[in-house]
Amino acid sequence: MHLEKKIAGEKAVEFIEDGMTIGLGTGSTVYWFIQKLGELVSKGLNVKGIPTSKNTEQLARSLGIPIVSFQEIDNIHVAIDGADEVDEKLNAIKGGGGALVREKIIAEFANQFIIVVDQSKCSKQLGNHFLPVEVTPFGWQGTANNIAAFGCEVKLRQVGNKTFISDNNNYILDCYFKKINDASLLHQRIKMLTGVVDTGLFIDLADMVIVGKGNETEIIK
Ligand code: ABF
Repeated sequence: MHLEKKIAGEKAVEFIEDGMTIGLGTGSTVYWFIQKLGELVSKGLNVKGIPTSKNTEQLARSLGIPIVSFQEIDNIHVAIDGADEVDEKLNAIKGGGGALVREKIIAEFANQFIIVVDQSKCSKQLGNHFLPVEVTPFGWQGTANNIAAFGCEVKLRQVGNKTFISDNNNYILDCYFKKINDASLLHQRIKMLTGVVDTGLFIDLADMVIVGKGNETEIIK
């Protein structure tokens, strides 16, 4: 799996051109893309990165990748990010790293959104992985009960014995569904609930998925 993450992440640099503004995702697969991008920057590639999380910003800066904020850019040419699960329609569950809101903002804004995964993330129907949902801390218990009514077990994400706080100062609820029959409808229903910031369901957003398989990659469009 480690090698498959590395080859999938590194493959994504083939879609990068000089002068691009790039959405930089979060997680251990996109880590390899960012490492490879840093090497190219050190050899003169002229790109700018807009990070999806503080962790990614720290990694990118350490590699000398110029960082920009939303206020400084007109568009994002391509966004590269990982996922927790992806189906054959390129819909995904994301947010295992707790960065789903900024990841979705960047994915929606980008001209092209590419997901990089190892083959363990691929499934016929989303729902094997829990669904992260970012919620406001105020009233989170009520929001959790409303989401549970859709047929899932809801857990407030902890780090050790402390509640996880997102980069947007919100909480993350991890929602365990046995299976998700209609991911688009479920996203809409959850998103409508007061207190919900966004869900980790990325529906009709990805243009391409690069899957690491053995020592090769498969591209799904
Ligand atoms: C991030 O990458 C998250 O949305 C997703 O949970 C994570 C996948 O992590 P990894 O690539 O480390 O498996 O974008």
